[in-house]
Amino acid sequence: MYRPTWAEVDLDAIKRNVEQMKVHANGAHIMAVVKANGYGHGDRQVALAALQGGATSIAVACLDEAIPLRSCVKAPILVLGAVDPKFATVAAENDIAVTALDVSWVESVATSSWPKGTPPLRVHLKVDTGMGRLGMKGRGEVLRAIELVQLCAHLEWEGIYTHFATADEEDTDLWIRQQQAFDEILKKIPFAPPLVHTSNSAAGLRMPRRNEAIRFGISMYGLNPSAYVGEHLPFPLHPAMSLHTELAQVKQLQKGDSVSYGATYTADDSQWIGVLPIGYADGWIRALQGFDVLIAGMRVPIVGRICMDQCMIKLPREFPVGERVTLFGKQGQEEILLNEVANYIGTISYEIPCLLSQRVPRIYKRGSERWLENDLFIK
Ligand code: PMH
Repeated sequence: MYRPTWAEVDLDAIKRNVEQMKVHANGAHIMAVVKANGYGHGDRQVALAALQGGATSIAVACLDEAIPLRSCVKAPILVLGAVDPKFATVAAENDIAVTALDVSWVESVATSSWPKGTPPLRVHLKVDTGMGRLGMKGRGEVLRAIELVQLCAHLEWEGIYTHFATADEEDTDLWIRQQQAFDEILKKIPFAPPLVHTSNSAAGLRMPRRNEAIRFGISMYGLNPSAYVGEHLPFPLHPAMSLHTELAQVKQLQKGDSVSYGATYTADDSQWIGVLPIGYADGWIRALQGFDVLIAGMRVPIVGRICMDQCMIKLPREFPVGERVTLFGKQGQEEILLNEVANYIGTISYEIPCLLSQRVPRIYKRGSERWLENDLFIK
């Protein structure tokens, strides 16, 4: 690590968020959602911290995410996205459960050849109760899929689930209708599989359903699913990630001097400017021009256009090169939350850590230990 720009991921915060959710949901099975490299936090490290906090399984988006995880996680792994039936045996060989998304998918896997010695494939039936994304629609299709799974020797029915579109919104109309549609289907199926799961973070925080697993994503990372849910949290969330850099250069501008491409910022008096070694190629996108960062516990603005690898901030006074700058997270009494970053550019908190590119090393913290993803201890 030769450039002083890094994201810190507090694994104790992840663990605590899981522990609290587990208590809140009366000991429910928690499935830690670590797709998209753990929402940008690092899937392996997050998965291990979540399991320590009491999560009992892991969910990812695709087989490409699941297979590398399998080498370091013994817990059950479920792929939430679509897996091409031609890779069903690959999933089974790696002990990875997959989503049965419609009857033709089940037919295709059920009729595919299954080499001798390949273990059965664990499947979770996905029901589309109103999200309009993956899943079977209606009781008829679900019952037919169950029948096919049960007739097939190389398929094992492990779960059934649905996904809510609006559990994070104040208006509960669609959320309730989705629950009712799912419950109607549950009543009609011959018996329930070991895992039934409907809730994402928002639903789990607001109203955990009995005897169900929770697919815990955004709030495991300590973030609010929405401003509305954030105002009604049953327990405090602990944000896991913070983003930092250090001043690379400090200079004094004179009245009339401008900053960065397009010269969109011009000093109207003599002032100090700091150059930060972070830019849009790191995921600190150009739309963040004008947003604040923290230095010495104070908020200061990003001035001029954000470049590919650098951006500039206006300093209230001269600072030494190497002074720490926090782009989100805490410094002294001040804190910039990811929700604030997201609001500034008109998006949701989920998107910001996902945008942080691979060029930003993630430093993991647990107690007094700190290490990089490659397990190199720093202190
Ligand atoms: N289950 C499924 C099927 C999901 O797609 C997601 C998140 C979760 C659970 C976890 O939700 P949470 O992070 O709100 O707790 N999926 C997405 C998505 O596709 N876009 O943003 C979040």
